[in-house]
Amino acid sequence: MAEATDRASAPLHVDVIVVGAGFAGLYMLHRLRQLGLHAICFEAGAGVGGTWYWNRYPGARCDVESMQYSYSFSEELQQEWQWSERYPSQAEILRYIDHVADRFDLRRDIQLETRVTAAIYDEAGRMWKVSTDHGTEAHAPICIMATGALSAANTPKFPGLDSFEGRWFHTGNWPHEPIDFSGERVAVIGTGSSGIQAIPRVAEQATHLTVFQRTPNYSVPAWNKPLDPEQQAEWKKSYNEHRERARNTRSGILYEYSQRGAFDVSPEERVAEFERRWARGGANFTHAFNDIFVNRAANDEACNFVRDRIRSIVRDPKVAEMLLPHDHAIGTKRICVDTGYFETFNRDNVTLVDVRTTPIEAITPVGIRTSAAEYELDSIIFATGYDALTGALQRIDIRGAGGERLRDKWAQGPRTFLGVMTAGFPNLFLITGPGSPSILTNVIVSIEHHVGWVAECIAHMRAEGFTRMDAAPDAEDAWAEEVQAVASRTLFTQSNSWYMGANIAGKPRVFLPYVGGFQNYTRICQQVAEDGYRGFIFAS
Ligand code: N01
Repeated sequence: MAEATDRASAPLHVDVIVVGAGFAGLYMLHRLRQLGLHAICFEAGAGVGGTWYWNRYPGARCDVESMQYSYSFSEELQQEWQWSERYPSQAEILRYIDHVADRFDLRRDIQLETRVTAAIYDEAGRMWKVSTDHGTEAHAPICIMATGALSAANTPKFPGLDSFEGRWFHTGNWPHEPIDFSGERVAVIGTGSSGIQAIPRVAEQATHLTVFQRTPNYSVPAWNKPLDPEQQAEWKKSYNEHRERARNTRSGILYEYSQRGAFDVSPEERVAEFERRWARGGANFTHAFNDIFVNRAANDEACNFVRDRIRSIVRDPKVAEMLLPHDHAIGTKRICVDTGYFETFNRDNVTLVDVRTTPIEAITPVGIRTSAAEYELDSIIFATGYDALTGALQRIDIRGAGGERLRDKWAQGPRTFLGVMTAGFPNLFLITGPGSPSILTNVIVSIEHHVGWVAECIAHMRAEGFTRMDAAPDAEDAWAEEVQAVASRTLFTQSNSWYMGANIAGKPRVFLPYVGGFQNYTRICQQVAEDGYRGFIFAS
């Protein structure tokens, strides 16, 4: 599209602006085209893929199984694509997304290496005016933020980072050229999903690896393996039925959801069930009993099992003790899925440092100084996570009706109706926004739902001749209450997790996603639409 590439010229006028070309933005673009709309998509990266474009750290892999972590909207696509492993690697997912972008001819409407810096609603013109770091301006009546829930990387502000003479990396913004740690003294800060995946791989290369751990984490083995082509073919015979069954679960993932509580069975049966799930691998472990997320005693049983496993894997009892999670219920911080994580601490070239007892004081020109020692390093890897759900949106200067800033509106925590709109920001849609189940689910299942719902909503506006749609403040208030109310009935709110905004200094402590279940959420959304988009205000 000639206009789109003509940067810094007159504003581009389109029907819809999409921000972000990850799984959400790509599918949104596809659906908008099907509506006959002219959309442009701005993407900060030099390629499509979002999370999977940026997260190229060693060991990066999805912990939802390949056969489920993919789009379902095209029968041809889901039949033709062949996955090679039980869990897809970052490289394989990126190949898949590139394939999707080509197959559906999406690239011609995507402007890469273009970061959206502002989106300002012009009330009089009923227009979103979007600016980018290239000086491009685009105007459209509708703007859709497909900016990702875990895309705003968090690099803690340790004093002295600028003075460090070695190399440093964030897992969420990894270089494209191969990084070789051979012969190096390397640090990893952070032991969440990213750290737990990277640590075993980096340990295989580095002369010495020092892991700086603030909170020990629960992790279950992945037991990744090549995918049997026959099994894959078998699954594909009834792909749509599998997809439909997944959509009717609380996480959009086909786990074995138990119908029994942890204390409905004998202690021996309970342990046997945990053992069976441990041997199978993956996050299926936390669904061993149906009360693990709501009953502390049931949860403790699962925690004790994992702690025993850690003790049996890690040979040095002192190191094993340091690795035992005690401060949170299993699953209330995102459960990790690993390949050889705890075993890595049996290697002679790996040291574990507990930064809760000996905090990092500074990064010096030669390494990291804690309150107890200085560690000389060649490279530092920050596996320190994200300003989740709100970060990517708040880094853009978004202003709604009357010039209200989203940052101000959300200063006490985000408020949305159904996670798809926030009152006072007309015609601004959010994909996987706060208040949606998104990151508690197979995110592609959520993305397909949110995108589909928004596309239908836009079709409704056009059919009815509406030019303006906004969330009603009372509907938004009720949803915000509901999001907190369902969370308070679980153990989630008791943990210092990124779900609670607890990982970012100064971020308000509210539970960010909707934990009431994907299947319940989609029913609510459907009901809202069937009731004539109850809770939304339209104008023409
Ligand atoms: O980030 P995290 P992540 N000093 O926030 C520590 C998805 N994901 O990138 O727990 C010292 O989980 C922090 O410590 P604490 C998945 O949804 C999926 O690993 O806050 N340490 C923690 O240990 C996941 O949940 C996959 O005390 C500091 C770590 O850094 C989400 O992305 C793979 C610190 C951050 O862990 C985020 O995962 C990867 C400080 N100042 C990611 N600040 C798969 O599908 C933070 N930490 C497999």
